[in-house]
Amino acid sequence: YIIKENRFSYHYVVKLIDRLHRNQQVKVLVADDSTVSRKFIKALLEQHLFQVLEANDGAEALAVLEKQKDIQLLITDYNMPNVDGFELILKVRERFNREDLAIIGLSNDNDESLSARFIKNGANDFLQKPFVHEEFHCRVLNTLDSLDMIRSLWEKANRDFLTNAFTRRYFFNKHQDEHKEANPFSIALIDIDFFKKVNDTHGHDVGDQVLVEFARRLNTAFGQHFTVARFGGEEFVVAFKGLDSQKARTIMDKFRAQSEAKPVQTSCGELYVTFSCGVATLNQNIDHLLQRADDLLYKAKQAGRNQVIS
Ligand code: GH3
Ligand code: MG
Ligand code: MG
Ligand code: MG
Repeated sequence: YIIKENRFSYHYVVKLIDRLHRNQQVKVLVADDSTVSRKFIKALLEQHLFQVLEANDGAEALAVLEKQKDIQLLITDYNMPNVDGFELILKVRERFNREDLAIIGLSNDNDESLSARFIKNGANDFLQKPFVHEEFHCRVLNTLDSLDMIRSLWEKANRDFLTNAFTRRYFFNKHQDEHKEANPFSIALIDIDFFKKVNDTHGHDVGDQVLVEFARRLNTAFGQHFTVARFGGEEFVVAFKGLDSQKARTIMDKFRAQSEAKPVQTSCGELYVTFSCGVATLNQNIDHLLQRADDLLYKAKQAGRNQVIS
């Protein structure tokens, strides 16, 4: 393909190879009732190494999306029996937003308002059939590029760069309202003991290694069921949705004991670190709840550190 189109610059070819590599991981679903049209689009996509799935109509497309959660792009025709393109998009958008799944609408209908209607209904882009192949490829790549960009922005805002734990921003967005409905709802505020000493004795790099490992341990222990976020320097929070403070305290104390017993491997050898923790449970609002956990954390520090207080 590249050789055939040998009018490209070196730079373009490098970028293209990079994209082809990426495309191999991308699943695209093509919904079209015309077999000829579907097979044609499939061939165009496969030329660019995409993994292509097919659906005969909107209903079949919905069934495929239900089964395969990792589809990144849906290309859908407008006129189809059973569930048409519009109905399909409306249903799809109930479950996936534009950042999770991109949609490109297609039609050979001559209705001029179709493009705007598709996009208003939730499509990311629209193409009139028949189309020029090169335009089709450009639209597909642009759509996927903006999906990548949005995802990387999301990661930057919601994941801590050093530890990959969720950020404070994510924590507040997620739990600002949620805790009102979840009863009980507890949070644990965690602060590593004498962390400044780690930095002062072994250097900032080793301090970073401790933070990364500590976050990894928290995530392994709680990440699957609860939110683990880094709140600041050496301060972390776990949101125990559905647990009262007694239960949250018990599992946090178990984690504390395990963590204390297991040294962190660093480039300066093994380091033993402890933490103190305050556990507070449901209250009027998340700020108040955090304030209570913070007071309890302070008490834990005052009482000699390396303990969980609720
Ligand atoms: P305490 O037991 O009272 O909590 O004592 P502490 O030394 O842990 O508390 P303090 O709040 O005085 O120190 C926290 C230190 O964490 C100070 C700061 O330099 C360090 N820190 C904050 N963010 C980072 C980071 O990203 N990497 C590293 N290596 N250190 C950090
Ligand atoms: Mg059709
Ligand atoms: Mg601190
Ligand atoms: Mg500390």
